[in-house]
Amino acid sequence: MAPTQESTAGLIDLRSDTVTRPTAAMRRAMAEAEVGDDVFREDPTVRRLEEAAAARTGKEAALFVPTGTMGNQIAVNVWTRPGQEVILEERSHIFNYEMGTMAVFSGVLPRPLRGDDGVLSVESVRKAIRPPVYYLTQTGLIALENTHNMAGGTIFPVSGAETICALARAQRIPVHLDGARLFNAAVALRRDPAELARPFDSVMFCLSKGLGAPVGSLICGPAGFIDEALRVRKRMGGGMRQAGVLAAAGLVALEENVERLAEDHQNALRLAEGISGIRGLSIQSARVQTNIVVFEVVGDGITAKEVVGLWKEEGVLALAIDETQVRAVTHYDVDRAGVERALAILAKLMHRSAARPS
Ligand code: TLP
Repeated sequence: MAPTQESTAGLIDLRSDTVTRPTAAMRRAMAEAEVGDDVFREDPTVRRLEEAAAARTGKEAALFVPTGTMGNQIAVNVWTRPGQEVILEERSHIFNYEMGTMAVFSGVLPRPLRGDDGVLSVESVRKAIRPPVYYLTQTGLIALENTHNMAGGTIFPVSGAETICALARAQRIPVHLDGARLFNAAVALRRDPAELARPFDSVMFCLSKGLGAPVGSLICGPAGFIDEALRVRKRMGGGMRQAGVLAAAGLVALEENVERLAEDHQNALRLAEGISGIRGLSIQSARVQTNIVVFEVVGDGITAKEVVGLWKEEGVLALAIDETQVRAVTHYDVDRAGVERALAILAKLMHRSAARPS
């Protein structure tokens, strides 16, 4: 039977790059995957994916996990002890969108700092690291995000990441990278993802976002960390059996879908440039570096939610992330013509709303 197209068919879906559907090559690879029981570590396709992920990030080992959230939370759990603090950015995914799991599962406290475009300064991290005084809460982990989702897909500069990691290492504090979109950063910078991952003790990246796989993320790091991560994954209920059917799609994602992320970045830039010319909306398009466009609704009497609602009526989906901000994410299921159509509709509806008597 032919795969069914979901109810979003025909819509321009800019809510997230997670909405990408597996390609024909992925579906074929999934059907043909050689599998085994991965809890016994007997799934050859999963092992192949883990080896490929370790190689691509330049780490000793890797572990396949069902979601980015689980990958991040496993890292938090392995690196910290209850009662410690995790330094992270105020708008980071680990802090805002993982439902306080670090507190629930690992008993640690977030120590959120405000970054510039999501990028933490070396100085702010240096100041936030607790001195080793026995009665003070201790810093157990630092977690950075690259690209930074809610700051608008911004790239964490390589030199800043290296300095923060060196500072942390000198005090024996591990640094984890939430690299859900690490490959977007690497493609945009034309750098090897391993180079971006190098200073970090552990890295999580997702296959299920712009890379287009239906499910899955990888955590990568030293062999000892991954051994422990394997136990924590099982404890979290993430021990999967014939997961090779999923890993097979992930292998195709890594082999075929990395370089094309550049197209998504060009489309995002086009979207941002178009938005910057629409009255009532505001964006610094020069800040759009990858596939995420966060723009501000500045027009009187209309909220981000209303803009998203009106856009939706005309077949374009996006997310209101607060009262004034809208997020639109480009990916391979939306081509340049789709971006142009989304822009034309947005311009029309903003024009209409400006003309509306208040
Ligand atoms: N991000 C999703 C939503 O949860 C917001 C999206 O649509 O962008 N780290 C980062 C930086 C992420 O953006 C996400 C997902 C995750 C981790 C978690 O990945 P999953 O959804 O696989 O748990």
